[in-house]
Amino acid sequence: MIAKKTLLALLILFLTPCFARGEEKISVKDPWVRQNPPGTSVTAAYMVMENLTASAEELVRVSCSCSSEASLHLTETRDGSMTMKKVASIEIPPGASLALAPGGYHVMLTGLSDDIGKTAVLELQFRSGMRISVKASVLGPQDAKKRESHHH
Ligand SMILES: [Cu+2]
Repeated sequence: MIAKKTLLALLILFLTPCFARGEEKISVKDPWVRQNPPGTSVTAAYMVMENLTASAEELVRVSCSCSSEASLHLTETRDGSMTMKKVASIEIPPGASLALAPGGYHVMLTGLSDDIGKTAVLELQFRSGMRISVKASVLGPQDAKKRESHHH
């Protein structure tokens, strides 16, 4: 009995730092959500993800506190016109950074309410089972424009 208890205590000791480190495997920078114009229920979320692990990570699902649905999208320019398509996943090579940014990959948010608020929580799920929650700033047209030019 005593041995079992010690083992359990040791397990907890060893497991706890693992959970803390898990957050650091993918570093998410500058997450933001474009404020949906009044009367609309669709918008997009952007961020920069950096894969700090030695293997490829694949973003497979996203959910947002702000919308009833979230999906992974890619904007492409073909023959001068922009189209969006749904993608099943977004891969981040080991050691690489990948930007979800206007004109490229983004998280499409649908089913938003009129009052999105100032922040939204995005939950990212990866193929490896890793989950990361990030707090994104909701940016109005002025701030969104600043952020877009910043990344170009
Ligand atoms: Cu889209």
